[in-house]
Amino acid sequence: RPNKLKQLFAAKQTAIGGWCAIPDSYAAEVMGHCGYDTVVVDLQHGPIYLDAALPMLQALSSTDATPMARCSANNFFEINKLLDAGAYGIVCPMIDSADDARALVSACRYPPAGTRSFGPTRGFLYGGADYFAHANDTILAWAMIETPRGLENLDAICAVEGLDGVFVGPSDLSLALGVSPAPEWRKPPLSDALARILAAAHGAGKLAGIFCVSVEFAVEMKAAGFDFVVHANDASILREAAQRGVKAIRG
Ligand code: 3PY
Ligand code: MG
Repeated sequence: RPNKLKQLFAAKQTAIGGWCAIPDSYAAEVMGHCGYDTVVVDLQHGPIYLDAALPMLQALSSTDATPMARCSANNFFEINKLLDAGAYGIVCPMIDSADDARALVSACRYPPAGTRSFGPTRGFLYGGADYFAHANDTILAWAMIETPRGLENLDAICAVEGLDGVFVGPSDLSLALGVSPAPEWRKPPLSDALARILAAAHGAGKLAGIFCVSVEFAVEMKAAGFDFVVHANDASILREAAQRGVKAIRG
């Protein structure tokens, strides 16, 4: 089955992402039915480990949202496991260099383009019997730019062949810039870094994505030209809605 995100990007449309931090298949299923173009299962931060990721990817594949995952690190075996489990994209945290980005791309591509090992257990079920023929063109590889070295090596990372896009982690990027991790996206130095990353990605013919922590942030990044904006994670959306409700009822 084709990756709907790639079709959106080809049509120059912005993909809107949901993000799962709650380690539960029902929570993922609910997120998948909210209208997001993709939902990312996050194994880096929060309580989701590989065993929880499988039923979450299964739940997402019963919805229209393209299932993707953020790996916990740039780890070949974990990336292979997530792809075999049916993820159609990998968001990899803390990419510092072109070598890091090349390792990520290699883990996501079957030979000769890369070194991914063959055994797409759920890949076949979600992707179809022709999974192998299309996997290298279907799977999206996103390198997160969020460290001082990543920022320093931005142009070299954007030039890596086979990398689909860069993805900004605004909280770690803020720390890299010496400011508070509650991202102040409208103010320098973060605003300048975001503009620089967007320009570098598009200049190299790559996609640009960003994790936003609010609707306002996501709307502004969409307007700025990011190809992929993540709204917020499920736990924070739940918390905000619940707090708003309690406050309104208390009066
Ligand atoms: C960051 O903001 O650093 C992230 O990784 C978002 O999840
Ligand atoms: Mg981060």
